Amino acid sequence: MTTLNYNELIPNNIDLSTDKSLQRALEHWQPKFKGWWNEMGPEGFQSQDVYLRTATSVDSNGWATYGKVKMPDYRWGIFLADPIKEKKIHFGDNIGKPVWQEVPGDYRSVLRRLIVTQGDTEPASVEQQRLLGKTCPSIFDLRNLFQVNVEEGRHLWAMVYLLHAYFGRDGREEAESLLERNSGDEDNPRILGTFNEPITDWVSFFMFTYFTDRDGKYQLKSLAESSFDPLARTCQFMLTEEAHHMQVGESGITRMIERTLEVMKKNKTDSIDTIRNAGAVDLQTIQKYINFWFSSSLDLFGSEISSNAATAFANGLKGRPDEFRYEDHSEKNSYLKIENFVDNKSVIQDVPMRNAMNEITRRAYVSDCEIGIKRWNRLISKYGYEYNLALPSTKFRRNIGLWANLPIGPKGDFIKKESYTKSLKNWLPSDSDKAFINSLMVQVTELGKTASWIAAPRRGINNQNVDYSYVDLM
Ligand code: BYC
Repeated sequence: MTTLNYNELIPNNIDLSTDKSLQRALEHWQPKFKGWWNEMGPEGFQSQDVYLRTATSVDSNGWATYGKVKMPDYRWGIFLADPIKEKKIHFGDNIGKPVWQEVPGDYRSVLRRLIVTQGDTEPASVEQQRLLGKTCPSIFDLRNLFQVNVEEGRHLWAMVYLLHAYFGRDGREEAESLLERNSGDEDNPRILGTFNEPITDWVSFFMFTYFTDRDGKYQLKSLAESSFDPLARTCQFMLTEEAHHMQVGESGITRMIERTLEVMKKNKTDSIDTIRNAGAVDLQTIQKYINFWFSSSLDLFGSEISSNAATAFANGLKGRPDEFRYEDHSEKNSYLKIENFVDNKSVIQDVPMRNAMNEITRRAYVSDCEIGIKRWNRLISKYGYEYNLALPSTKFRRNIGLWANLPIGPKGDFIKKESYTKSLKNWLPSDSDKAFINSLMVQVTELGKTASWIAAPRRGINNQNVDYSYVDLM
């Protein structure tokens, strides 16, 4: 196992002190990161003690060490999963050759682009969520928000390490730019669409951590297969932390639905007005938020048919999530049936498997998203109601790929452009839905108390009680 050096300025398990120029470069970037964190990170609460987990080693004993810390003092470090001896490339055109410990010249710019795109999402999400502390539904949720935020910060460190260590001057410049682009900035936005969407309420936060962090899971799984071993090992460890972020999303949505169902049961009604008047969120509005964040997150997989994806797979830069599950790791002569839209008609095409890699990853993601939907529907029927939440069609409201900018409804049916535009406000949160959701967003910080619209958590964190002081406000 690689040992972790926790005493250095930048905690790491990469023997940073033996590479003085890399150490200097990263120590030079560190104050810039802290400056960004103070300016663009969570607003308020920077001087409060927060009950956070910090990685102190990459094994199961040490990766989640809990304690109170002020966020600016969080030990953001560089941790890679342990190396595997004599590891070989296991997919694409170079199967059986040793994995790369350095960046091959031919793939330099593509790899850099992948790492920059991955890196860009991490600070973007912190920026998107920076005001949520002002409206936290409980201290428990406030702490979870900050846990997610500091770990996204650490994931930024993970990509910045790769840029500094393996991409020379270009990499250093890219690392600076990661702190300069800003979510939603008109002149210098974040790279991928979803990361420029505002997250100003907690319903969106839970949807984002359920749907968009799950894209993170699948992209990291693909990069964890990479033949560029430092990238693969970095992403493997990031996945450990990512699981918690999705769990925050899933349990947040579950608690919100539970609260709605309690109100419905108590009032013996499914009337939207009654539910809203009781300070809960009706299931129809929850469905609209699902429609918004799921469709936005689908775009993050790129186009269904993509030569970029084919090249990345052939060259061994990016594999499929859980590549070991597939029989053919070359996929040179295989095809996948994909629905396409050609000459105003929907047709099924045989697409070379390598060009369909984005779609394969997206399909795995969609199945994973379904799990929560099924669970929520079981909960609804347990309370005796028939309403079914559903994922909208993967063709609905797309901005990237074969179905981009087509008037297709949530059920996947083509609709006249005019009625599509009109109906969007019924399928997505309308201004009045957003105003209602915002009216529920009041800060609750009394220990053990929870806002009206969401059920209290069932369990605390790391065996602490639910009413534990997860953020010390005094
Ligand atoms: N918005 O061939 P195409 C996470 C661009 S989330 C804007 O269709 P390709 C996290 C694309 O860049 C995971 N542009 O797709 C979650 C390309 O531009 P260039 C983030 C888009 O290249 C929550 C062009 O369209 N990680 O970690 O195969 C909180 C044609 O591309 C979008 C990664 O994404 C879009 N939605 O795949 C915190 C992994 N989609 O190069 C964190 C790294 C596509 O022609 N990135 N484009 O100028 C990648 O693997 C790939 O870049 C993509 C696109 C999967 C994003």
